[in-house]
Amino acid sequence: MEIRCSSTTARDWSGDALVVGVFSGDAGQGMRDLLAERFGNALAQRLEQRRFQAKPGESASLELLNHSPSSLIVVGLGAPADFGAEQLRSAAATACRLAASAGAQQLGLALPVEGLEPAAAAGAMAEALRLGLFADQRFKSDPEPRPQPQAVELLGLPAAALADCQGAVANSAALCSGVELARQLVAAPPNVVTPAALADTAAQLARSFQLELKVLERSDCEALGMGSYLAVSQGSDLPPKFIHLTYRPSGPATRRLVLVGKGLSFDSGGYNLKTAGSQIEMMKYDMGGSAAVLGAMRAIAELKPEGVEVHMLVAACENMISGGAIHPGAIVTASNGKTIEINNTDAEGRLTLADALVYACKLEPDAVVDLATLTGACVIALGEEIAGLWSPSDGLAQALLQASEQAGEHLWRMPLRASYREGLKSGLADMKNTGPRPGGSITAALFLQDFVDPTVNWAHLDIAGTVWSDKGRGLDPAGATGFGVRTLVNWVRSGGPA
Ligand code: 4TL
Ligand code: ZN
Ligand code: ZN
Repeated sequence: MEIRCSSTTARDWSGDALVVGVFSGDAGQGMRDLLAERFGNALAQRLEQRRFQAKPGESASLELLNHSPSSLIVVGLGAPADFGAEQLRSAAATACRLAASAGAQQLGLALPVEGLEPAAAAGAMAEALRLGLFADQRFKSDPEPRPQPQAVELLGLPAAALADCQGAVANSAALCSGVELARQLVAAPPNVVTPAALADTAAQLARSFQLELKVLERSDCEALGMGSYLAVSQGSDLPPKFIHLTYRPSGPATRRLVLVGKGLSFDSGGYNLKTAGSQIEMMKYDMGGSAAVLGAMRAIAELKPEGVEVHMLVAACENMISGGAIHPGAIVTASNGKTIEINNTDAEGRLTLADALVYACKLEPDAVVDLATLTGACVIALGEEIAGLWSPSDGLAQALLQASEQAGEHLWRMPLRASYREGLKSGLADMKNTGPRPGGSITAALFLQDFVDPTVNWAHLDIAGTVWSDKGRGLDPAGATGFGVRTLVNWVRSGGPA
């Protein structure tokens, strides 16, 4: 699918299928008049018959006999006051799905971009087109053919901004490849995406994009004293893989950023086994953090930002049950020397992240951001559309919030309330790995903070709710969302911490 930017408008464009966005109420009259002028008054009656009100998400497909375009797809945009980049993305995704299923080859997309930066709007539309059409048929023996438009023209862009817009479209292609990689990794079952498969994915990226890769085996991790991470892994028949992938710019780097992803290729809960209702069959998704950082690295490696060195760390393993699995109540020592009483083997993500964060801080970074499907409590607090953000640094928190809003992903800053650390006190060890149920996502973040050098800029994103969408939303089809990739890439390209 080729995407071109154009200043041609809906009045003049010809091709197979024209998509136009119409605002609800009086604000939509301009576009309705244009359509009547170009395609005749009968069109208005046909929209009337279908009770088309131009609400967001509403659409109508009309065949136009003896016309080029031969079909017209009208999508509702709602009120102009509520219209922004997010509504633009949704409208573009809806339109493209309709046009593709109608078999359109040449598609013209006329959506309003006033009030948005033209290049940002073009990038958002390009993303929506590609990600909205994404379908994963790798595990079907007989995949359905999925028609895709051959060429899409983004219409009505300001002539002076066309070069910028086309640049944004090119960037969005790299971004979408990263998001698609993350979606594929999360959607793939736990017998396919194993810790070794995550390491192989990193190796493929390293080969294709000249990145540096180091994979630490169990013995290497033992030598580094990663007793917390290895405790999680020890019940599995699959060996752990600690993955360290590095992007270095061609010129000098002035900043060093570290992206850490939770990489549990399956989380059974261990001896604190996930019981009925706890969605154990979903727990292949527990490597969503690692998928996000691998996806981000893929995009970064292709976009090649200057001046910034980016390290990706994933302490990949499986949380399983066996005679060798860690006991509830075991006490382990992490690589910073702290001892942890494992009062819940299902709070294993933080145990793997603890050693990864210690390793990250040894790289002397300007900032470390970790992403993890860490707690059920975060899903209860913020739901499926918003990830939790914890950081002691206001500058880093602001930079991430801004990057996420630009990406169309949503974060909400949560408190690192120090007094809640009481909940992690252990009578025997330095701390327990799990606090009381209330504020469970906060104590999880406080646990992680114990493994971060206090002089290092650090942020934690709990993405447990946002990695998977049962129904699909906006430009995300149902299933894996690829959440986090776009936020991370925007953040890295903006230069990292403020
Ligand atoms: C309650 C504890 C502290 C054990 C917890 O938060 N556990 C998380 C875990 O297993 N980390 O390794 C956890 C993470 C996600 C628990 C539940 C979910 C979860 C459960 C669901 F049913 C979902 F739909 C969901 F999105 C996440
Ligand atoms: Zn768990
Ligand atoms: Zn987990």
